[in-house]
Amino acid sequence: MSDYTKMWSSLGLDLKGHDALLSVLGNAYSAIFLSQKNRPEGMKYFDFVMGEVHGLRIKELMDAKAQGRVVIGSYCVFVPEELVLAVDGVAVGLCAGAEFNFEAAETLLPRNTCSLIKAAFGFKLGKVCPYLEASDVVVGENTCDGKKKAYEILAPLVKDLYIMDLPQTKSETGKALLKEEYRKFIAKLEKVSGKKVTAASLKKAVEIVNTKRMAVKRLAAIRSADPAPISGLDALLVNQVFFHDDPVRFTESVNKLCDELEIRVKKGTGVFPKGTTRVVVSGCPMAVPNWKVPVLVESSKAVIVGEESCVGERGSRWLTEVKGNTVDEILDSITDRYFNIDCAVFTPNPSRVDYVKDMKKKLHAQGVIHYSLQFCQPYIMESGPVEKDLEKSGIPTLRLETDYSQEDAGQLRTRIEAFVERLKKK
Ligand code: BJ8
Repeated sequence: MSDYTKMWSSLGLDLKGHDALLSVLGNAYSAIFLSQKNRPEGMKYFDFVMGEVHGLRIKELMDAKAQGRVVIGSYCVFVPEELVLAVDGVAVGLCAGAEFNFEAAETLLPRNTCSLIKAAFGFKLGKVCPYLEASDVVVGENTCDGKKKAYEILAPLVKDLYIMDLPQTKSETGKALLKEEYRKFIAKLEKVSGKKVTAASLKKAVEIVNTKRMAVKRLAAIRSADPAPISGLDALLVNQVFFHDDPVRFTESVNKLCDELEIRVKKGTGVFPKGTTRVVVSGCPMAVPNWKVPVLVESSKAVIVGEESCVGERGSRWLTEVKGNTVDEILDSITDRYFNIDCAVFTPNPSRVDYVKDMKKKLHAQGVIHYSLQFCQPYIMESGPVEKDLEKSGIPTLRLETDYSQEDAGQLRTRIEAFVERLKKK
């Protein structure tokens, strides 16, 4: 990696803390990803992206800003990338997946806050996230109570925190609220960027994001093959890079990877032997570098073949079907698309468990691992009924609750291995 010290300093990063983070991240990446056998060649692009995740990509963001483009950071898949692209902005995901500086985070947040929120604060207070520091606007969305209240505490710490309200029910009033919030977000984007959203710019943005989602949908479908042509870890990595990379380049790279995987499927080549136990993971999103549970699963003689998660199919399975030609009509189509997202913050939320069943079937999985972050009320609350429903339908389910530390790794491994044994006997 080139020397980016000057750029990081100009962003106000704490260079010592940042070096420490990059070194831990780099070592973990080599140990987890580069040590995998028989990886697809196409993963080299994603290795490169990860190697440059705080380097070249940040330089691209800085270059974009120098050209007058705005960078918009967000923590949730309800914030439409299409709207950001329609003002020629750059959208970046800010969710953090590492236990960094939690002691400082806990001076502002209760201890019993989920790791995802604590990590966002740990990164901010430790000044180690160049994406956050490069963002002209940070969007906080009213989803779970934890995030909603945490944004009140985050507001004075960031340059421009914009709050987007979100519905909690899948009702007509809920949909109207979502559209109104998207309309207000457009006004905010127009103000900060000085550019107008037009029907043409919005249509083009929808096309870019649809094409990107189609590529990851293609990858998701290929994973139904046995032997699995790609590990769950690598597929998760692709879904994580989805939130940081340039959308057009990302799409090309995923499609190139898929071309290679389709050849693998034809030849019957896999990363694990044919007949390896297959599981779907469902639950809280796994942000970079949260690879803990997938590492444990894939070193326990099982392969993850799908993620029912916002870093996975929940975030990408719907496309926007544009019906109409005006900004308002296209915004209706965008609202329709986003209103499908079955996050556990909605009540009731029956489509989520239905889709987990679909995934289990189409991906030929033997069981489901329900993954919740400790103190995440929406997903932990939903995990009981989801497990009950799946088990009633004959789908073995393992419910895990964990955090970003490695303290419970041994205990988790024992439970995962026992679950894989159960699936083998089926
Ligand atoms: S649409 S899943 S990205 S809100 S883990 S912070 S829910 S207490 S992340 Fe999410 Fe949007 Fe929903 Fe998806 Fe709260 Fe739970 Fe923490 Fe969470």
